[in-house]
Amino acid sequence: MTRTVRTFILPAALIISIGLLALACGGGGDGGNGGNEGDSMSIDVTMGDNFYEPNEFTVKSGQKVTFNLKNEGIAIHNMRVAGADNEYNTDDDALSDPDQLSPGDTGTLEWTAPDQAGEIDLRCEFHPTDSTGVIMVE
Ligand SMILES: [Cu+2]
Repeated sequence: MTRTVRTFILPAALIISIGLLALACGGGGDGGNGGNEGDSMSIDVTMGDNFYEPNEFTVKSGQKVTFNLKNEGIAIHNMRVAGADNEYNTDDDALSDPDQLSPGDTGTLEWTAPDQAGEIDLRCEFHPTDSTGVIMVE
């Protein structure tokens, strides 16, 4: 009697623990594009001659944002976000890394939205009147 119970329980326990392992491994991998985990998000932006696509963004106040930049144009581009004061070339600006993207280059710009709602401008320093965009902070 005890022997038959044992032979039944052991395989059952094995199956359950394998199931738990599969569950534990399942959740990984944040799938890149437009990911939004907790209070951080990433946004893919294509740089062209001379524009950003897209060039309007909506983020939550206090949100960490990573712009993933790709220069698909034939000119050099970069990105500068004006920051909470919405003035360029001040201490709260955020600049792309690297600060010059040659054709085909990729880069990032990491920025944290201010706590107040509002609109914040961004632009390319090489094409400041053409390559522009705006971030709506909600
Ligand atoms: Cu540019």
